[in-house]
Amino acid sequence: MKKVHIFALCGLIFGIMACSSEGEKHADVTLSTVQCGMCKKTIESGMAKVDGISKFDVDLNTKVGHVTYKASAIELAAIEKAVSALGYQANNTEADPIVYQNLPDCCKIGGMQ
Ligand SMILES: [Cu+2]
Repeated sequence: MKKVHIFALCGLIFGIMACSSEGEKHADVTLSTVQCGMCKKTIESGMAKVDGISKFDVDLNTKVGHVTYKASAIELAAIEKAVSALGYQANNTEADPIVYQNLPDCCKIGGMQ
């Protein structure tokens, strides 16, 4: 009950934008190398283990990751690094080549050795 009350109060006084800037932030991460549902699963389950990230949804059609994270706990650059460590490119951060090598064949694209 108290939590609901604080949220309502925050919304009334500061507005939703001010609230979210203090807590959770949303960003879109371009995932240009995702191929299939397995990629989606790999990234979503991998990112779920990263501190500060509360949600990471991969949209396979647009190849965009919708991430919700705590700005006080993690930066976007660190999120990109975490995606890279799973073997996928995130924005301009290239995939870790060794991890990429070990991805299932269906998750690989041409152009990377
Ligand atoms: Cu895949």
